[in-house]
Amino acid sequence: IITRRKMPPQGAEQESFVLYETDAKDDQDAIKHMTPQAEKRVWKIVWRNVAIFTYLHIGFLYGAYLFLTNVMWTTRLFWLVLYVCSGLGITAGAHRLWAHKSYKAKLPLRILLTFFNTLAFQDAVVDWARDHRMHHKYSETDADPHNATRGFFFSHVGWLLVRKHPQIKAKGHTIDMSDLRNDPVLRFQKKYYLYLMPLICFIMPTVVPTLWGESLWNAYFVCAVFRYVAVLNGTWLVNSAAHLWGSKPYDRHINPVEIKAVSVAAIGEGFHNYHHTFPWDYKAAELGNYSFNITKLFIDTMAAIGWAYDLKTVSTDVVEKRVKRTGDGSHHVWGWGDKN
Ligand code: ST9
Ligand code: ZN
Ligand code: ZN
Repeated sequence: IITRRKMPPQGAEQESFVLYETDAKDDQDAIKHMTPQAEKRVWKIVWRNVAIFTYLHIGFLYGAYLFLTNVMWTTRLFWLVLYVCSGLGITAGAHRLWAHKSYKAKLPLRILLTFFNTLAFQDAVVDWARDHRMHHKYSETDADPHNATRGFFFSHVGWLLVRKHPQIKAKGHTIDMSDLRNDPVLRFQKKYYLYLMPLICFIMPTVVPTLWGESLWNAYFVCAVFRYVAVLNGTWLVNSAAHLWGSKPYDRHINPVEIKAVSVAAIGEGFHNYHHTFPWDYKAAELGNYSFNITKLFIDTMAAIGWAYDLKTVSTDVVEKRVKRTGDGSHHVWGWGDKN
């Protein structure tokens, strides 16, 4: 059944695809395909992943305990550096540079971001970006790898514990990945991923702290496991919480929301209603206040030294028109509700 409507019904029990149309004329997302609720599905659980993620999350709790009680200050500082660098490998690298092409980067920055990205171990950039382009193109349908209409757990981590929905593989061919497949740095990362990832994500963070006298045991659980799983959950919150709980100043017809707490954990990626409305903006936020958007600070710094260029953004005029047409009224300037 195909129906045409302006608003997806909230929480409606319906198994059909709903074709819904916004009033937008000046953005590329005028027509979106939505399933208000995913169809029932038999899960093909991948027990190997269940075991690995269970182990990692137990290690995360133990590492957090060691972080609070037992490690040297230098190790805590190193943890923070690793968190931000691996975060940037996802936000400034896989997400804003490669998946969305919201700016361009010279070779040294592409190498640096590939290193940071491998530190984050979220699979090779080409695979990450393919899933993410699906997430935007087929948002909230079964062809979206972390379809948030399946609930918090599925969009947070459940999608990594089961085989992908056949729709993802069926519609995957509509995504052009040639730009990234032709990048020699990304080809190198993909080709040697099985060697590079353990070396950079686990071995390096375990060995480096011994230089200032930390034990291998503490370094492994704090700088490798605790840090890795913390960044994973910071990332996953963008798929779960930032599709569920918050305001929609730019487009009330979509599920992604603005949620500042997620922006802190995800170093600037919690302005998700804005991001899904204007995915080509390198700020991934309207204002890009540095305290909530370290990623913008990083890209601006790289632009200042000439390593990043052609930064794409959206004019205030276009944002204002869009807010007035499709926003939920919560915008800090153009909202008709709370104008504080
Ligand atoms: C991880 C990723 O955690 C997290 C990503 C989050 C994204 C967040 C985005 C939010 C915005 C950005 C915010 C950043 C914030 C950062 C904050 C930082 C502080 N198109 O996958 P397979 C086909 S990873 C087209 O094995 P299965 C294709 O032919 C964690 N085709 O499917 C493929 O073969 P190939 C570490 C596609 O068997 C074949 O299917 N990694 C597509 O169903 C098989 O693909 C892990 O734990 C597509 N999109 O298995 C690994 N997808 O690749 C977890 C697939 O050769 N993953 N095909 O072309 C797995 O084990 C498996 O993928 C699976 C599914 C079990 C989940
Ligand atoms: Zn999203
Ligand atoms: Zn995106």
